Amino acid sequence: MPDSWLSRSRPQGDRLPPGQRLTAKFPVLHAGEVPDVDPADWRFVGRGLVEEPLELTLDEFKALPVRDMTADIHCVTGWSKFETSWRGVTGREVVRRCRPKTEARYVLVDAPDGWSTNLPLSDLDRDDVLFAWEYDGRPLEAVHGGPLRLVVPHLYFWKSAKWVTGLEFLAEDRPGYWERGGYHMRGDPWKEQRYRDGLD
Ligand SMILES: Nc1nc2c(c(=O)[nH]1)N[C@H]1C(S)=C(S)[C@@H](COP(=O)(O)O)O[C@H]1N2
Ligand SMILES: [Mo]
Repeated sequence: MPDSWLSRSRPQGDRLPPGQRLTAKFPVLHAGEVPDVDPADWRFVGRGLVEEPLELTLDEFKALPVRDMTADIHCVTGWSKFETSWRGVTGREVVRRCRPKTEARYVLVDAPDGWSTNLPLSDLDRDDVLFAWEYDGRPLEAVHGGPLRLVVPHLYFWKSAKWVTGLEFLAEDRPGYWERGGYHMRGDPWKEQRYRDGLD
């Protein structure tokens, strides 16, 4: 019996992290306004603890090896959505192009208006993490993060930065936008890492 049959024959509850409920919709959630990104001006910048700063245009970014991914996503506000499909470049490929120094252990993902989110580098440097420009076979809509967003399906969806403009490589973890507001530094939905303790 093929593996896929076995996994699909499981009750859906096994795919739903604790405290989550399934939705068929695709809610839109973000702080502030949808930024007006001109694809011609858009740049991806790799900076911080890297051998050399990296700057890519959107065309250069899309010329990296392309990969499709289907994954379940889990928002900290309680909704989960199964089998979302994306096209883009893997986190592993982008990290490799950025050439982080050996001291780099964490990343801040940059977005417009000073928004950012932090991740351990090991959560980004994976083949099942995507910098995506297509959702469900169509160009990614601006409300969902177009022209380019991060998709980190194994962590709560707030780590999946929309309108990504780059990565800052760090030796020490530093909180991003929602993390400064009390959200967890890692955000594993299976461990219900929603909020963190000991805020100053
Ligand atoms: N740049 C940026 N990215 C962001 C956010 C944001 O406020 N700004 N919100 C995050 C949160 S809290 C969630 S749940 C998801 C929502 O993505 P969606 O609107 O495509 O569902 O985007 C994440 N990425
Ligand atoms: Mo969220």
